[in-house]
Formats: sequence, C-alpha cells, structure tokens
Amino acid sequence: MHRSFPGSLALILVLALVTACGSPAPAAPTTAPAAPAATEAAPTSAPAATAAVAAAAVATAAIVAAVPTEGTLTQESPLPQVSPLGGATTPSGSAKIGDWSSPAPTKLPANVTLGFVLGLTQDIAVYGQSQKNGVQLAVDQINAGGYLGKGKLVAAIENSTGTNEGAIAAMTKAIDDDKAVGVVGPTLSAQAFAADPIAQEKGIPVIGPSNTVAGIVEMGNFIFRDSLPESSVIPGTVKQVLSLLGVKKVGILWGNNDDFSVGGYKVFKQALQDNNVPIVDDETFARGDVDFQAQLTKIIAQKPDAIVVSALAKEGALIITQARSLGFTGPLVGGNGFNSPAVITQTGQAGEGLIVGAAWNIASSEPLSQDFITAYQAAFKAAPDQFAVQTYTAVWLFATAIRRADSVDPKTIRDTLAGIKDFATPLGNFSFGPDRNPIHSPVAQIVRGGKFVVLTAETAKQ
Ligand code: 1QQ
Repeated sequence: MHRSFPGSLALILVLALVTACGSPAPAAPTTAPAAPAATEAAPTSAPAATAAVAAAAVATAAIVAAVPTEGTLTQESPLPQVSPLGGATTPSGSAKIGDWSSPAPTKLPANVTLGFVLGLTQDIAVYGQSQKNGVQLAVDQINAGGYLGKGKLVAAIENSTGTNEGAIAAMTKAIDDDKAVGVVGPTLSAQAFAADPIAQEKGIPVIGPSNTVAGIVEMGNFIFRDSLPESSVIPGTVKQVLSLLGVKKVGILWGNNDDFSVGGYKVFKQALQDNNVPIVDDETFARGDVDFQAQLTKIIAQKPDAIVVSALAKEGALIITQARSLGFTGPLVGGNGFNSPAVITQTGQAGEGLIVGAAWNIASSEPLSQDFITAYQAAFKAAPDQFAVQTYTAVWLFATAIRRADSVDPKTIRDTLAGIKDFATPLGNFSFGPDRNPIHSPVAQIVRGGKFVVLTAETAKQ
C-alpha cells in the first residue's frame, strides 16, 4: 500500500536539506538573542509620510531581503514575489466577506491601525510570509470596499523573527509606537505566551491566527484566537487514521522545547490513549536539531504501524525525509506545524501520504473560501495555505468589530469582537465561543500528488 522510498536517494536529500538549511534555528527560543522588530510602512499607511515611516521602510527593506521564498525552509533565500502591502490586485469593493448590512461607521479616525506580530524571518518564515499575504489581501479588500467608512485600515507589520524576545519587542512596538488598536499574532504559541500578557496588561485585543496550544485564551479576556486549537483537530484526525489506515500501534517523536510541539504531543498522546492505541516508543528532539536518525531508528525498531510527529515545519520536514530514508513506509501523522506547503516542497516523494489535521483545506466548498482563493491567486500568483486564510480572516474579524462598534476604543473593540457569531468566512461559519476560542469545523488532510487533499477512504488508499 505504501510506496517504499529509496534509501540512497533519501540520504542524499537529507544531506542536501541539512546543507540548504544552513545554520540551525536557535536551540531554544528563550535563549535566542532578541531581534529588533521592524515596521512595514505600507503604501496605504498614513498619508503624511513622516521620518519615522521612512526609517521603518528602510528597516523593512532590510528584513524583506532576508526573507525566504514561500515554499522553502531556508533563511537565505530571496523574497517571494508578492506585491507590496496595498498592491494586491483585488477588485475594488467586491469582497463578499464582511457584515456589509451593518451601518457604515461614521466616527472612525482617518487611519485605523492594526498591529501584526508575525515571524517573517528565521525558521518560522514559512508561516509568517503566508500570514503577511493574508493581511495584505484583507487590508486591500477592506480599504477598496470602504468597509470602515472614511477610516482607512493601516497594517503595522512587525517582524517577531522566530524568537520569544522578538515577539515581545514586536508586540511592544505595535502597541506603544504604532498605536495599534488591536493586534493579530504572534505566529507561534510560544511567542503568544511571551508577548500576549503585554497586550492583556495594556488592554489591547489580540487575535492569534496560528496559536493552537492549550492555555492561549486563558491568558486573559483580551486574548482571542481564530486558529482551532489542536485539541479540536487532532482527536478527529487520529480517529480517521485508525479507521481508514488500520493503524494499531504507533511511535511518537516530538519536540520537547517549544510550546507548540509539546502541546501537540500531549493532545496526540491523549487521543491515542482514548482510542486504546499503544505507543510503542516515545522519543524527543529539540528545536534546531537536524539529525533525527537515532530517535527514528529506535522508533522503527519497535515496528509501529504509524509514526506521529509533533514538530514545527523545519524540523518536521527533516524528520519525514529521514524516516523514509531509514526505510519506514507507514503513515506519518503530524499536527499544525506541518500545514505549510513548504513541508511538501521540501520532502517531495517522502512527504507523500503525510497526514495532517487542519482548520481549512483548499478544496473547501465554502463560497467565501472560493472567493478568497481566487483573490489570493490573483494577488500573489500562488495558492494560499491555512496560515494565510486564518490571518486574512482575523483581519476581517477585527475590521468587522471596528465597523460594528464604530469605535477604535480597544475595550469596545474587544467587547464587539466577543459578540461575533455566525460570521461567514473562508473557514466556514465562524463564531467566537464564550472563551474566545473559535468555533468552526476542522478537516483531516493527506498529501497526495504534492498537495494537501481531504483525507477520505478514497484518498487514504492511493
Ligand atoms: C502554534 C502553532 C504553530 C505551528 C504555528 C505556526 O500551531 O505555535 O501554536
């Protein structure tokens, strides 16, 4: 049923990947040096171009030059071909998303600034770059359609890099310097745990577009997320893996020093226990590691039917390739860290059959998903991923709260955000629950033909 992966070819790929990835990511996010955040001065931002904005633009150019191409996991690759913020080619005023039937706001200031704390560089740039595209598209649509009346939505995009310190600096800058009335981000749960308390303390609402670990919204009443927690996604994915692929026993490999990988591991373990699936071996690694062969050899020796991997994209891609090179042909099952198409690009044939639970799949039949995909492809000449759609949705959620409230008072925005229910989005019919967690349906996916497709009895077999 599973294609075997030629060992020698895989080893060459592993070596190539390790070489291409250059210096590993910081061993532990908490020990990495703080990187200064930089503001992206959007062409759509304040018309009065101040010296600060000009300086920010220079800083942006420096950051942009270091940003990897979408679809790679390296740090040194060139910038993806995206138009500058404000340049997405969306048909003016044609967005169907949004509560257009609510009265147009009349009291908003000329510029309404949202802050974005995104990992645009280092090992998490594969997520952050996609998120930035989502921001760009949403902001352009909102402004083109006049969704905020005479108010123009301005995106202050701060680069958190891959570290917690970077996230703290970016969050502080977004709130104190950019005067954001709300913040979307940070990219990682670990960064959210580090930086969200700043926003909570200052009374600025935050929507986490990609924070999937337990404990995010519990940080305070100003903290929301529109990313489904792993606890809403993984149990269903595990059930499908067991029923469709006949998996009876598994091995687990997980990152033990970043909140996402640890959190995902706990949810996987619980889901396996709930289904009485024995875990034949349980191995760990650290963020930044590049060689997983010792752990994988031990796991494979226990003859699991499947290997569950809780990892971010960079380590996850290497694990997939190395597992195949060591001769493992069974299913590999991962969490949200694998939801980047970059993982598929990096793993090639080894990534075929990878199973990943998600909040969204490109085949979604939601009408607004189709609209989003069409607009995204027109703007960026690339297919969107889950991270883009979640961040795009977060901007629309904030804009909708601001429109309905007709206010830029952060507390009023918070309260209005909390009341958003049954809002049509590309993710489906979306509501915030009473705990500020998102309510919508998850989907299990499998990689087939180099793409994430919905996991079904049919696609499981190929
Ligand atoms: C988290 C995640 C990451 C995979 C986001 C990029 O889900 O940190 O919670």
